[in-house]
Amino acid sequence: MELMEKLRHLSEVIPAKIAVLDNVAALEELRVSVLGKKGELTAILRGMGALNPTDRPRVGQLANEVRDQIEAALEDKKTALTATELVHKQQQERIDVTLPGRQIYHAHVHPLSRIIDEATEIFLGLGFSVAEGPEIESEYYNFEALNVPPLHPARDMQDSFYLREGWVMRTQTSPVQVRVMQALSPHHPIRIISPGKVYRRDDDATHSPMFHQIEGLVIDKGVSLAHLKSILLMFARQMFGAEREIRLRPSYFPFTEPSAEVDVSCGTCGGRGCRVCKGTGWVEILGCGMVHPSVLSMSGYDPEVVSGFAFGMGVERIAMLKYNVDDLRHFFVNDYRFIRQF
Ligand code: 2U9
Repeated sequence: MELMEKLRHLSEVIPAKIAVLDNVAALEELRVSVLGKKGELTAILRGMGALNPTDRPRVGQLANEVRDQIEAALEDKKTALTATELVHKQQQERIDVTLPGRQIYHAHVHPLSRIIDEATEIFLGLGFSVAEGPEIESEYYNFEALNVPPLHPARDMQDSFYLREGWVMRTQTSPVQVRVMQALSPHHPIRIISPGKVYRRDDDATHSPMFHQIEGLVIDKGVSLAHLKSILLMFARQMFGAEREIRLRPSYFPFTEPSAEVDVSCGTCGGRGCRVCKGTGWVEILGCGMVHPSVLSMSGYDPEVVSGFAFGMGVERIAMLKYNVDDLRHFFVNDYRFIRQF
């Protein structure tokens, strides 16, 4: 009785195989190979039709018993394996509820952005608008239009990042202002500031290859050095404190004439002299001057009709003074222990 033999064989071999399996996937594979559409036991059950009617009941009964036995063994094993697999998973992903929670830091504005925002607010209050422009500039806008001719030392490779022929990373935000002049000349008065990133081949405790500037430009009929000085005094007092004074020292820039460097009275000693101001009572905050006649005429304004003043400040320098930071590189490392103090 060949079928009876096969069934008895299955009832011994399959439970033995089930017993040694150690994962749910392999168990499922075995189930399909026995009880699936093309499974061994399924094939036997299908072959029953060919038996003669006297044998059919006995073989049928045994086949049903073997199927029930195998199904029960599979079910038991599946329950056992699922439980152990869960335990393993829990061990691997153990959560220690006694660990301290991860602290969530609230994001806030970077100190340099804060200075830019505060300065912008001050100048908006003084009637200025904000102008922005590209960080990649043509040599024409970055140098030529600002009265810096091709062989001028300010164009030295030491000072600028040159891109392909004729293009540089802007070394100041002045080219933005030149673009505004060319858009508005010859008649429109101008009162703008241009904040943004600038680039120079410099790298030490007070110079970074990328830093930020805020420049200002005013062009109108009758604009004088007195207007420049009063605007800068109002800026210095709002930025550093109402008790501050400023002074202008003669200087030189190719794009302004006359030119000056501007100091603010030292906030640490009140002007008496200390370590911060190196005993002088003054600290430098920016450069400025009356816009050079050639700069006006190159961009379409008639220096016989209008005059203008301009100023430029390094945002990092203002932030270092205001927050008493000794190394500009702190601003770019983004160590949260530093950043969170502002
Ligand atoms: C136009 C004409 C003139 C902008 C000016 C300065 C003086 C100045 C420095 C400050 C520190 C650069 O970041 S820094 O190293 N800048 O001293 N900038 S006058 O003059 C202009 C701008 C635009 C059309």
